[in-house]
Amino acid sequence: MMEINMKEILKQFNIDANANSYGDGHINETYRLESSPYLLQRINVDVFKNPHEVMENIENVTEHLRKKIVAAGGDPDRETLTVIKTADGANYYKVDDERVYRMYKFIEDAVSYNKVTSTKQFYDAARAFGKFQNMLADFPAEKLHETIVNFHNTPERVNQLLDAIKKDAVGRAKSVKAEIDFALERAGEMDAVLKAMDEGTVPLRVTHNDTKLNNVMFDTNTGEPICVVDLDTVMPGSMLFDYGDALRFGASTADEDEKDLSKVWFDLELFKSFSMGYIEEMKDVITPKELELMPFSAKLLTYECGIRFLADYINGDVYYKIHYPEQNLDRARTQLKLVADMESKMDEMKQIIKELTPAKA
Ligand code: ADP
Ligand code: GN1
Ligand code: MG
Repeated sequence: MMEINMKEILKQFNIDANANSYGDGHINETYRLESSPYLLQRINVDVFKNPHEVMENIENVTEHLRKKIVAAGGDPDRETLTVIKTADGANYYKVDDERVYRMYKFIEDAVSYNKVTSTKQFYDAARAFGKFQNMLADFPAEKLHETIVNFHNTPERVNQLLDAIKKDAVGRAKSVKAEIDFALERAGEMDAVLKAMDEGTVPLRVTHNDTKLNNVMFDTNTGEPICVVDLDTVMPGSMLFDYGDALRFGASTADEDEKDLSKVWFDLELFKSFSMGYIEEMKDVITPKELELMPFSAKLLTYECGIRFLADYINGDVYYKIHYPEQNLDRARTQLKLVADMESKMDEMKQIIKELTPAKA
């Protein structure tokens, strides 16, 4: 593979700057440019097999959002991503099949968090994700490519775990028997949301699908959420995916890769704040079945994420970026611990949602 330096990539976008590694994403490589208001990303083509389609989605979605933001009197350069084109007018630059880059406007004076700093902040994040989804409610879903097939198909994720165990590519399966057993014991109940979607009681919506707290940028001056980022997985899905995934990350009392599981709990105050913000934002469209499945969806998305980390550990760390050898296992364990904790708190979670249910639903 021919070496290519960063300056040559930047030149394609008519930019001359130094690039420094940036952000805590598990998938793409992100670079902030020095003295230059842009953010460069190398798209992970092992994960996103068709970067052309990813970028087509992002252009269409951000164009749609831009119009809504302008109509509401907002600042579209700050409140959504802005794709910077190459000198040739393309929305990404391909060095070769492995190295594909895109450029965004850098959102200044903003920050994202890996842990919530207050219940109010998590409530605000919920409003931001809910608003994001509402702004896409009239986006023509047929225009969207499915950038990762079966992304939130949990039974399919169970199959992928079973495949990983069967192959046992690096001989790790026997060392994680307890985690595998825990996961497989619960596999049977993990089709509840898909079933409701098939029945039509949970509608298909355009969703973000990767609603980690660090995919929301907060204004450093006001503390308010300003922009939802990481739009690679915007696809038709259920709002329960966005709601549940945000909780699995944000309502944990510890980091996603915390080694000391006695620090990892599902925080009901945070669950309540997020649920309140999300329901407030979605109250005009939310269905009774969606409300009913909300507590379960927090567990579902946490379980799904846990078995994805576990499968990746068994596969030899081929999907997620890791910073030390056992990180995927640590990540899997926190998620499974959260699942167990949610099971013991499920009645309280249901009660909280009941209390937050809008009068008409
Ligand atoms: P990944 O897919 O690897 O998670 P993201 O697109 O989420 O990559 O980017 C990684 C981090 O970079 C985000 O969590 C956010 O903090 C920051 N970031 C992303 N886009 C922008 C932007 N346009 N301006 C400023 N910061 C950004
Ligand atoms: C990845 O890209 P990032 O870090 O925001 C992953 C999510 C997982 C998450 C776990 C495309 O999100 O699905 O829930 O890690 N994104 C993709 O932290 O697989
Ligand atoms: Mg991200």
